Amino acid sequence: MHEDALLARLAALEIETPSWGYGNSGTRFHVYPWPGAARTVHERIDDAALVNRLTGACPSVALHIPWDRVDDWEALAAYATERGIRIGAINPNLFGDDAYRLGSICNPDERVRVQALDHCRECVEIAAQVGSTIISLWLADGTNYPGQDDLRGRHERLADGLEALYALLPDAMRLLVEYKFFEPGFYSTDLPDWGTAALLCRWLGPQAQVLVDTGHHAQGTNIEQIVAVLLAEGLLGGFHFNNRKYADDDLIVGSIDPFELFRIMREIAHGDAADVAFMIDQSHNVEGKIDAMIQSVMNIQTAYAKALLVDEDRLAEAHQEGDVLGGHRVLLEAFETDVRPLLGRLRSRRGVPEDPVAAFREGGYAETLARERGTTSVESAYERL
Ligand code: RM4
Ligand code: MN
Ligand code: MN
Repeated sequence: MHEDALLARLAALEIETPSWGYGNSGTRFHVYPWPGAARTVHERIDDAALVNRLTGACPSVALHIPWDRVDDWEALAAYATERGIRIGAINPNLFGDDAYRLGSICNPDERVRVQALDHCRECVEIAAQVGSTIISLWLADGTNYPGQDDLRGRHERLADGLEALYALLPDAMRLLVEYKFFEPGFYSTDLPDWGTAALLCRWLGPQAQVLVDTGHHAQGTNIEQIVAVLLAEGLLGGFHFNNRKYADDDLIVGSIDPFELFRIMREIAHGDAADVAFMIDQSHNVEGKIDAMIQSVMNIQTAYAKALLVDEDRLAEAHQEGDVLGGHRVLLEAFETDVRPLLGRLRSRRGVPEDPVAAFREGGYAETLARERGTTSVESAYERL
């Protein structure tokens, strides 16, 4: 690919960052407060805007309701606009309420299902008010023990609940359905895998698509194949990027397995991903928030740049000739290319620093934020996540 075309494809890659990645978060063992971590939704938007200023690649921020709830949504959208970003996906929260012990839209108790749907309705209204076109739904619904509930009954309630939610969507809004194979349920999860999500999305209609969170699979799952198939079927709606070693670890994207990230980005580069919402879903337990987020953005860009360098003609030839190693080497050649100079040129054309993480770390931002915001004690449920 010619350099200009390459730079244009790279420039078109927009990555949404999550508001919940900017506040204090931790494990169930402890949350270590980080000096200067964002305390309010306005500060979380400020931090997302800073990431966008330093990278030029993150023009939107995802919100989680009720963690980011405000009284005046139009004012919040204006606040984001003034800082050069917009509000992206609205994430309903169907796990942070005592009522959801046995699930939300799959709960055997109809009153709880109604509560869950009311919350989804509120989220659709919020999305409309802030100008967002995406509802990003992850369900914590599931069971812990065989016999706890009827699996088919739960599936029927799931389908009914999603159908009711789908009916609430205005024309231009999409429902992204996120699956996860375990946790918090340890025996069954009502939306455990991409197949179940795809089945339901196809049944719901064209405004429903699957969201792939890279941390939501069993060890060894071939995620890039899932991406390839969903793209081929027009069912890939969005991504939650993060990385993991063992479970849903939400670590910096590409920090553990950059080759897997490259393989995923290669499928994206190769397919029609124009409508895919690229989002980060990451939380930071022992590290700073903002530079970790920027590192993730850079790692995604690096993997994508390498993916765009794959010599597709030579690869197709190798496939035709049955040249197994030849095809593999075409991928390796792209993966091993040093794309830092290319990305440096992309960033200088955009007027952002060539190394945005270094710019953050050397720019005194962390110190200023720590001075302005101090170190907050960690009390809210949100900050315990
Ligand atoms: C879940 C899932 C959701 C995220 C919550 C906080 O594991 O990844 O996308 O919003 O965590
Ligand atoms: Mn996620
Ligand atoms: Mn997750």
